[in-house]
Amino acid sequence: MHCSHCEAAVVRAVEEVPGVEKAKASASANTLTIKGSATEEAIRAAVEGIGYTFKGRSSTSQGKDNMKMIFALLLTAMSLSVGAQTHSLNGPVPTANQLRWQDMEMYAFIHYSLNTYTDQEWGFGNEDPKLFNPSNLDCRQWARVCKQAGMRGIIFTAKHHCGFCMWPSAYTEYSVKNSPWKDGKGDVVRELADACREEGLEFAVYLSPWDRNHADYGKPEYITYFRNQLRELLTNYGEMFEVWFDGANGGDGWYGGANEVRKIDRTTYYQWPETYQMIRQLQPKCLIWNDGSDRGDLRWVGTEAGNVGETNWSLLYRDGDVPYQMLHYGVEDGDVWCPGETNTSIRPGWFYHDAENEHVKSLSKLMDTYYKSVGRNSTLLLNFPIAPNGRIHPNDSLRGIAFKQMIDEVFKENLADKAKTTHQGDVYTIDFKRPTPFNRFLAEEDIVKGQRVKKFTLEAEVDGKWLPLKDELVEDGDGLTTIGHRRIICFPTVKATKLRFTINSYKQEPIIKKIGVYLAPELTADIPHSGEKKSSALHIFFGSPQQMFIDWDAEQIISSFRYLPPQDSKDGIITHYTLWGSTDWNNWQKLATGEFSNIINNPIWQTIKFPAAKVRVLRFEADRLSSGTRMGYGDIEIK
Ligand code: FUL
Repeated sequence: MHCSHCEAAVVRAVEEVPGVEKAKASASANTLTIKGSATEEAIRAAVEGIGYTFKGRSSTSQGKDNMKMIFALLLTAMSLSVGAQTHSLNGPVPTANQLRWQDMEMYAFIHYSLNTYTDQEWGFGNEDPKLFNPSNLDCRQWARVCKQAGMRGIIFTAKHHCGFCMWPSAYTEYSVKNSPWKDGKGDVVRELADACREEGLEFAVYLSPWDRNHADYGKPEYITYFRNQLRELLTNYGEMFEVWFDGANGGDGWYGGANEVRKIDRTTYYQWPETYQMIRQLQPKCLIWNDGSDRGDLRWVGTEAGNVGETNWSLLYRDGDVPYQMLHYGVEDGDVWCPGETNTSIRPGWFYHDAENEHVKSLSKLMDTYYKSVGRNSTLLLNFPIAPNGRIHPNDSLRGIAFKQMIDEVFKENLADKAKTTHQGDVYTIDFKRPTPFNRFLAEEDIVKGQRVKKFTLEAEVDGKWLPLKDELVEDGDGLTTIGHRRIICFPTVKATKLRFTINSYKQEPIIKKIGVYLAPELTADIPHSGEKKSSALHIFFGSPQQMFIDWDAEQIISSFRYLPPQDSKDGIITHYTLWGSTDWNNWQKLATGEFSNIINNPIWQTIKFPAAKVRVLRFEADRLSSGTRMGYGDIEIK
């Protein structure tokens, strides 16, 4: 059997690998002969990138420049076209690198730079390197926390837009080498790369193309500088799984003292194709993330809020602009595999700010992010900022670890394992035999063969009747579209005897790798470190800086009011209070007044008890504050 089309496709792909001068495929001998020099990984990536299977290199190199490699590719390709039981290839499929990356599922971003010491998100480029002097910098703590939070790797801001280098680059003075930290002998990239390896995490870097410090930014010379820096990072710190090139360019900057606006043409200025070639040569296993003009291996999902579209194709068009719709939902008939990476921060900012310590995302927000990223055929890149002392703040680490524990808890028991699953055509029926409560459904396609499913339905059999289920995290429609690497559907708990999963529409015969059914616990404030506030269900607003109102729609009988003072600052702690209640906003009844003893030194929950009262609205007044002018609170509970 001979497949000349397959041979030609493989030869074309392999000849694009840098260093390969010529390739020749032979279906009958099942071999590929390559002239030139290229690594086995690069060849593998190219071959797998167009959907053929790599079997392994079995014959030895014939001289340095002539390698013979044996792949399963020709056999595989031929059997696909003849076997009625086999699945044929369907459009673009992931490369080996993209598959490995997708399996990482969650990895961390770490944002740390001079911004950490100036309370900024974007440094201007003239901040003094002497500001960089952490008292207790500990990359092992970062790696430990990230690992415990379920992250499989770390992407570090080696250089953010301000241009300050977290490694002692030979090409600039604007780096840690001119900081007081370790007398200028330190290298944060090195320490973190080592710590990651010790913890078994993968490592990667963020290198900002926009550089507000560099005098040449905007001129051709800067591209040489940028590539020199990239080469330093790619050659001195071991294997990297990804490089991240942010597309931001706000225009103005210090630029070596010019202090002016410099905008560039994103489509041409950085000359990405040459840079990509260098990356592929230096680090064949490294994926390129780029929201600039040239197609990298991964795509941004169009938002930093932590969600990708419920319909999420891992495909894009090879050329042309990528508007928000394509970033967020992918492209069904795309001609290149370019999966989405969902990036967001565990707190509002990317860099650390004291003022955000009480605003670390709650456990339910993080779970929502998980379902809307990993649960939607994406990976999750979750940012942990570093505090000025050089460590991840305990609020972030506790929440990150609780997040991982909650994921484990939700997915600890696949109820489908104990049930009987039958599969007829495109309908899967999972029979639990008895009424069984569940609220999560999971499906995975074998994406090695591409992404195929377009639409499906889910139904639960309750008391002999089939009820349709929908994704409760989606506002419009039922949300039951694409699957890909993993799709998780959340719905309110049903107690059903059977679950029916029907694939209604697909690009090509679906290959479902896994089905899961789970019962996730409800998230409440009682889960330690969940960040869930009891007060989040209350309607709270302020009449003045020292007067809080809590308003209900209907009358309540209450007899206790609990106050948790702010946990991260003494400002705003209420030491003396008065509590009023009303049913009509006009007549106010004093419910209690008094002092919270020792609250400044021991800022724990304070309980005010009073005779049961009927109220529609409460007025909580701060008669005296420890310091500051505005009343603060960590949480409020009323019973
Ligand atoms: C953005 C940057 O401008 C932010 O500062 C941050 O690094 C984020 C991950 O990407 O576009």
